Amino acid sequence: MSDERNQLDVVIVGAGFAGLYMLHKARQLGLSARVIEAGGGVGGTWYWNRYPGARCDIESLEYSYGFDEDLQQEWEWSERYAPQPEILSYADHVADRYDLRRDIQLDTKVVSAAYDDGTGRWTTATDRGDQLSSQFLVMATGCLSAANVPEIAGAESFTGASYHTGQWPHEGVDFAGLRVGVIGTGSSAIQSIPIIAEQAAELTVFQRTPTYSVPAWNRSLTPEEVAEVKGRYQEFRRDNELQMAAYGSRVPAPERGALEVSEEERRAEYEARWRQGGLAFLGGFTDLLIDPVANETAAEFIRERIRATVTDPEVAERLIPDQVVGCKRLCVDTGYYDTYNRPNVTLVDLRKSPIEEITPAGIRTSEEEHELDVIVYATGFDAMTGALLRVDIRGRDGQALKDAWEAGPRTYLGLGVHGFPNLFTITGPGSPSVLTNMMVSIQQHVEWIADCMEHLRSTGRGRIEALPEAQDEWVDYVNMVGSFTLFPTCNSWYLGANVPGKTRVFMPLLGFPLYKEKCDQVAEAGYEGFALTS
Ligand code: NA7
Repeated sequence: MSDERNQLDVVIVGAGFAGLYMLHKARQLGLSARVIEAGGGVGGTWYWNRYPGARCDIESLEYSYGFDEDLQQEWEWSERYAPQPEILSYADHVADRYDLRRDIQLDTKVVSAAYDDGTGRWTTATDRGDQLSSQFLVMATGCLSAANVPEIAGAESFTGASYHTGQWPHEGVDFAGLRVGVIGTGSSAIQSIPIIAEQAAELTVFQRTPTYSVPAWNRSLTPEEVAEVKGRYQEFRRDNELQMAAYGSRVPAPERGALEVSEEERRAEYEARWRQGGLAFLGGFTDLLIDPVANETAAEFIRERIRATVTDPEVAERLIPDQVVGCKRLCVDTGYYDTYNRPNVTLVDLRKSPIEEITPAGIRTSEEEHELDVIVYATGFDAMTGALLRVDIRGRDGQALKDAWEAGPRTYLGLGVHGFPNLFTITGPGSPSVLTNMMVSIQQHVEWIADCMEHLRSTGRGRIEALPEAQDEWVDYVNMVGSFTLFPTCNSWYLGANVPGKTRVFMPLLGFPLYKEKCDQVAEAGYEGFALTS
């Protein structure tokens, strides 16, 4: 590529839903932009997570862009919860529909990005030797994209095949006749375990923390319900934006606390939500994520379901979670607990017998060696900061983002970082991101960033940087909101507690509507809390 082509207004890292829309918006502003993407196609998390059963836990009519009426009218979702291939097709459709591909460079990893205070520009370097110069750098790298592969002694000695759910082979994996071990029982495991169990000769699940899961009751969408939403799509989107988590407007919002009603009413509410299926289960009462006693009533309801489903009482007890429900992201499943009734499935409790090593033949716990042909690491991600910090990002005076965030991520609004002018993080730590429908949060961020770029242009300013005091206040606010909830009470990826050595900080912000209002106010007040200079 010629040097001139590498002089851009905007470099965008990542071609998932955030990067695709950012490119589209940048072009609408008349800015030159290029997306750099490590994968061989667009779609981000939906490009990588091809494990069996991969599916979104937000309903498909909500997990989609709302910025173009024609797009939302023409696209047809087939199921209540869209499977990964369908979401990937949607991402491909968007890339084609808006002619985005000509500005997307695939199979290319960004290795570093450095800001030059003299020129006010970023230089982004890739593993293919590109050097891109841009006024703005937008990290659209996703919250759950940096795979967390645990370091287990002897892992390389294993003679069978190993796969991480987030780096699944495109050709798929044929488990027929094989002895398979799955490490982990988070969402990825819960979705894949029932399917792997049907295909494999034997499946052994290595569970460190039992998980709460509610049924998806996934099914085909009926023409009537699609028509109902499409008949008022903009209003439907607006209704969802008014929800705490930016989804679920069709399910009644809670009005009372779980302890303010009789046991019968409480149970009736849980029953109804269980029948309804999905993440709305935790929306039954106002206090479920705030009051441990209220939370315990919901937790106990799920535990009863596990005991009623799993026929071997000893296995059922091993599957019973004891942490606060919702503290780790609630899972949504199809036949997960039933899978443990199959004769070819074994559950290993790692809290009782931890993994000691991986051997050439399988996994050895403190109690026994499990011989395996395949190991599936369903061990999650270095969430929220992982993808950002795997790039060597240097701000003013060569300061590394990794150093600035040594004690946990510090941002203003989850959008900007002091010391890193003209850097934007889409759904960055300190914004609602993973506690919401990501599509809504992505769209809100992209539009805010695009408006901000436009404002800078129209007012003749070239640089924007979060002020340190605004950032400090914001970090305190995010922590304060987190501290009113039950989220800090368990070792979740929201806190970075799943990655050994990672600083424990609650990274997302609870509550989309208030957050959006704050972002709008900041913009209306001339980007209050940011320094705008020439
Ligand atoms: P998660 O939810 O982080 O789950 C990872 C699982 O792997 C979880 O059960 C972990 O147990 C387990 N794990 C991680 N490291 C180890 C080691 N070293 N040994 C044993 N077990 C381990 O990731 P997912 O991919 O399932 O889902 C991530 C999100 O993607 C999900 O919430 C949706 O939003 C989409 P732990 O609980 O840490 O004890």
